[in-house]
Order: sequence, then structure tokens, then C-alpha cells
Amino acid sequence: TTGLDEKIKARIEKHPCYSEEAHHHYARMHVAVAPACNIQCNYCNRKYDCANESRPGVVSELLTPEEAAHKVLVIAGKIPQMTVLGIAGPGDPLANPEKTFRTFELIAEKAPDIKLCLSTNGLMLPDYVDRIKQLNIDHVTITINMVDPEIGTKIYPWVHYRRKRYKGIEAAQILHEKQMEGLQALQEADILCKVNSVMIPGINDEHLVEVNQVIRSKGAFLHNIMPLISAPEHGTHFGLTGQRGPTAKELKQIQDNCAGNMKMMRHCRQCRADAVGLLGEDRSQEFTKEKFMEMAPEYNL
Ligand code: CLF
Ligand code: SF4
Repeated sequence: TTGLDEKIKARIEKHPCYSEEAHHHYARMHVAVAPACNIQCNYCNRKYDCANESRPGVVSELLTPEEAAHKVLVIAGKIPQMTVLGIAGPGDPLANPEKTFRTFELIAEKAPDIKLCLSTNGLMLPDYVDRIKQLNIDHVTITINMVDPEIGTKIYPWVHYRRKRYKGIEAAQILHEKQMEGLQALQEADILCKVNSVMIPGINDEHLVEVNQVIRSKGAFLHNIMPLISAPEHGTHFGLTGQRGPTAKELKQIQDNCAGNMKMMRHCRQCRADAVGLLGEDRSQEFTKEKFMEMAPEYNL
């Protein structure tokens, strides 16, 4: 047995990312409604989807909340195992709060049995935990790559917070504080939190064990350590400066080093911001905007 209590099991048993078992049977979809971002990560090029919860180098088709709701109802009608709707980009969902929450509201109203999932860099999370709770969003991912702002300066060149741009240590300090406050607030609100960390060799690889300890002590439910993908043609800072990603062996080593402490996610497939289907199966091209706008929602409660 996993030792998980029955209540938690019921909350994750149909979520393909939060439950390893569920990912064989249940599907998720993402809708790309959130274009803006409020920070810069050195592994991201804004021409592409948010690399915190996505495969770098992919461009998703941007939708309005109404188009997104239509798409969700069409797909939920066609793919019965569709249990989770996630918003994960292409920028940061909480840097686009009106679009993100409008989309969730429309779906909660029309398809209340679909679980809502949100992924964020955490900068604005403390401001929105109440709204997240109100909307019954039970799954929130924060990407936390460091708990030491000195290390943060090597990953984040700037953050834009409350109408002001910060650089250097100040930027990393603000991001770190908001991530920790957000994590704490999620725990107090009893919302399940997954933490994604991008493993960057020579920068935060050894540090991730400390990240793991801190997030565990603050109540994170699951830790997903993902490999940096830094192809030069993606035009990211790391790609252009020759920063390499980890080997499969290095990734597994760090995951193993953390595994004694808490549940580790090892089945992440680094999906696109408009992914559709089982993890590892990408049906997004069957449901491009041109196609799904022609389909009638068949979803029935
Ligand atoms: Fe999407 Fe993320 Fe929700 Fe899953 S993905 S917002 S928690 S519904 Fe899953 Fe995809 Fe890995 Fe993300 S496999 S990239 S962990
Ligand atoms: Fe890119 Fe996401 Fe980082 Fe924003 S939070 S810079 S979209 S990877």
C-alpha cells in the first residue's frame, strides 16, 4: 500500500499526472488561453509555449476563453476518459488572470465533473489562492527551481512584479518569497500542490535535494523533476550559451536521491500547452481551432 489516505486517493485517482496508475486510463487536455508572462526563465523563448509545464520549442494555438470552453466540451464528448482540464500557458496563467479564470468558470458551469488544473511560476499565486479555492481548482503546479536566490540569479534574469521590473538578486528574492507564500497558502486551503523543477546541470542539480526538502516540509504533494531541454535552435539563453540538459542517468540519480522523502513523479511527458489525450499521446492536431470550431459540443452531464 502507498499509505495514502482514502480521501486523497479519491482526489487523485482520475488525474493522470498526480496518479501514476491513472495515467494509463485517464486523459487530460490543455487549453492555451494565457499568452503573457511576468518573469523570464533562461530556458524559455517566448515564441514558444511556457517551458515550465511544456516541451520547449512548441507553439500552441491561442484561444479565447469562449473558444476554449467550446473545445473542452467538444473533446470531453469525444474522449470519454477525459477527466482533467489544465491551463499551462503558453505564458503564465496567473499573469493572465481574467482569461484563465473566465475559462475555468465557463467549464465549471458547463462540465462540473471535469477536474480543473493550473500550472504557474508562482509569482502571483499568493494573490489568487482564494479565487482558486472558490473555483474548486484542486490541482496546482508551481515550478520551483531553487530555494536560494543566489542560484535563482543564474536562472531568472528578471521578474515583473506589481508594475515594476526587478533584476538580479532582487528578482530572484521576490520570486522565491512568492513561491513559498503561495505553497503555504495552498496547503492552508487544502489544495493539492505538485512542484515541477527543471534540472539544470551545474546550476541547480545538486541543489534540487534541498528544494525537495523545503517543498516537502511546506506540504507539497508531489515533486516532478524534469530535464532541461536546451536545443540551440529554440533560441533560449541556455540553448545559446551551450548549457546542456541532464543525461537520463543524471536525472534518475537526482530523482532517486529525493525519492526517500516524498512522492516523485516519473511519468511526466512534458506536454504542449494545447495537449490532448493520454500522457505521451498527442491528439492536439485532431482538434485545431479550424477543426473544433466546426464540431458541435456533444458533452452531456
Ligand atoms: Fe496539465 Fe500539468 Fe495539470 Fe497535468 S500536465 S497542467 S499537472 S493536467 Fe502532466 Fe504534462 Fe508533465 Fe505537466 S505530463 S507536463 S506534469
Ligand atoms: Fe517562459 Fe513559462 Fe518561464 Fe514565463 S514562466 S518565462 S512562459 S518558461
